Formats: sequence, structure tokens, C-alpha cells
Amino acid sequence: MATTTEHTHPPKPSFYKSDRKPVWCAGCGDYGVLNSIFSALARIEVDPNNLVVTSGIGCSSRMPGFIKAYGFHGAHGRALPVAVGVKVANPELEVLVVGGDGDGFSIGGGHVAHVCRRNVDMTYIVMDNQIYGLTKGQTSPTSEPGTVTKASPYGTVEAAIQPVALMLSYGATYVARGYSSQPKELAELIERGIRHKGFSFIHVLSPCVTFNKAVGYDYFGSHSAPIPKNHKLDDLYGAIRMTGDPPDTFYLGVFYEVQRPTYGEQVYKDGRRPDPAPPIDTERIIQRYS
Ligand SMILES: Cc1ncc(C[n+]2csc(CCOP(=O)(O)OP(=O)(O)O)c2C)c(N)n1
Ligand code: SF4
Ligand SMILES: [Mg+2]
Repeated sequence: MATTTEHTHPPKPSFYKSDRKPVWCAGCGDYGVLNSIFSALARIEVDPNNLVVTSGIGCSSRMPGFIKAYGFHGAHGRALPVAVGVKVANPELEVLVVGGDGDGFSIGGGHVAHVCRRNVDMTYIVMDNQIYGLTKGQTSPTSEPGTVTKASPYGTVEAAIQPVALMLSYGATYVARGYSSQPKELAELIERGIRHKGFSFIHVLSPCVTFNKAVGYDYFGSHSAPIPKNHKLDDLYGAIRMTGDPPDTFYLGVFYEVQRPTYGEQVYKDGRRPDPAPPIDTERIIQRYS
């Protein structure tokens, strides 16, 4: 549970550390992501009492336990619906959603389209290591074809999805990609995502050094490049094209940013929740159908 404690102005990133130490493997990319989140929160001076971090299940989904905030470590794949519930119940809260490629795009894949198209004002950070880390290395929807694991010894034959392309086509209003090894740049992307009014998606390349050694720091380092400076932030189709052209390149930076009315702005006309509906007369309904 979040607590109010004394801090400097602006707070130091370490102010946002909880009293629990991360338990990730030495070298896991998720450490860099956590530090970037701390930096972004410090720059915005988010009040921990006003911050909720939700997640599903996975190594990356352990994150809420390490942040000084209210946290909800929920069922596998259900980080987004929980977050929407929190935001709708109390629009004044800052809501962060964190998790992995499996949690977000396998079991939770059905939720992302609807959160994007509703433009709920919150920030979703996916740590993509192209593997299920927590369950010891099965392929995920972002694993490249041919990925060999103990559970797919002949190499997976399924095509990989492109999270950034999906979120762009689903209607997310802020879409960016960072790399856990570039914490300064990643913190800037997260800060901008939190400040953005609407649904923000940040795809993070975050190596699993234990169960996906082939897609580690060397691989991401040699397959990533900054987004070209002449890219326009409202160019949706240009942004989608950049997710596959040139092939095998992960562009880093902001792909897309536009303003569209948020879910809350449209539903809560005066910025406040409507009064609860009158209680339903269930007895009358039962009598009608019995
Ligand atoms: C309903 C349900 N199905 C399956 C699992 C097993 N399970 C736990 S984590 C996980 C995948 C995690 O992968 P990812 O989201 O990529 O996180 P990572 O560990 O790689 O950070 C799976 C399949 C579960 N906990 N609950
Ligand atoms: S198993 Fe992989 S994803 Fe999980 S903590 Fe270790 S390095 Fe990180
Ligand atoms: Mg994963």
C-alpha cells in the first residue's frame, strides 16, 4: 500500500522503490525498465498515494510489488480490465499497467483492442522478451519462427505478431518503443506516455537472459535503430510501415501521438462520475420470467 513519506522536490527516482527487492535473474532486462519507471515518476512528481500499478502473471508482472504505489497483481492476462475498472471507478488516479508479451498478447490478447479503441487514459508498458520467462521458456506470440525451446525442440512454426503494429491499428493514441538497455531514452518515453491524455502503449525490448539467450543484448542492440527524424507523429500508416520495414529492425522512439477524446472525457461530461443508477428490482425481473 502506498504511504506518504518525506521526499525532496523533485523526488529522487529511488523514492518510488517499495520495501521489496526485485527477484529477477541477474541481467534481466526488467531491472532497466523498473529504473526507467522510477525516473519517469520522479520527473512528473507522481504522488504514490495517487498511483495504481496493475499486472497479470509473469516475471515482468511482478513489477507492482517493487513500486511504491497501490498495486494489483491479478490473474494472468487480466491486467488491462482491472486497470480499466480502477480508472473508471476513480478517474483521478494515475494508472500504470505492466506485464509481458505472453500476458498481454497471448492470454490477454482479447483485451487490448478494446482498451485502445476506448482511449482509456492510462499507460501500458509491455516488457517483450519474446518468451514466457516465468514458466521457464515456452514460445510467446512475439517469438520468431524457428525459436527453439524445450517445449518446441524443432523450432516454432508460428508467425510472430507485431505488438506496435497491432496497437496502432487498434487505435492507441500514443505508441512508442524503448529498450531496457537505454534507460534514459526509455524514461523519456514513459514520462511522455504518462503525461499523454489517452491510452499510451510502450513496447519495451527487455531480454530474458535465462530462457531466451538468442534474443539477448547483442541481438536487440544490432537489430534496433532510432526512428527517422522526418517521421511525422500523426502519420499512422507511416508508423505501421515502420514496424516491418526494413525487416528485422526494431525502431526505437515515438511512432505515433495524437489527441482524441478519452473514455472518461466522453462518459464523465463534467469530469465527475455520474450518480450510481438506482438499485435494480431483481424480484420484479424474476417474477416476470418465472
Ligand atoms: C490461467 C493461467 N494460464 C497459464 C499460466 C501460466 N503462466 C504463468 S506466467 C505465463 C507466461 C508469462 O509470459 P510473459 O507474460 O511473457 O512474462 P515474462 O515471464 O516473460 O516476463 C504463463 C503461461 C497462469 N499462471 N495462469
Ligand atoms: S527468467 Fe528471464 S524474464 Fe524471468 S527474471 Fe529471469 S531473465 Fe528475467
Ligand atoms: Mg515474456
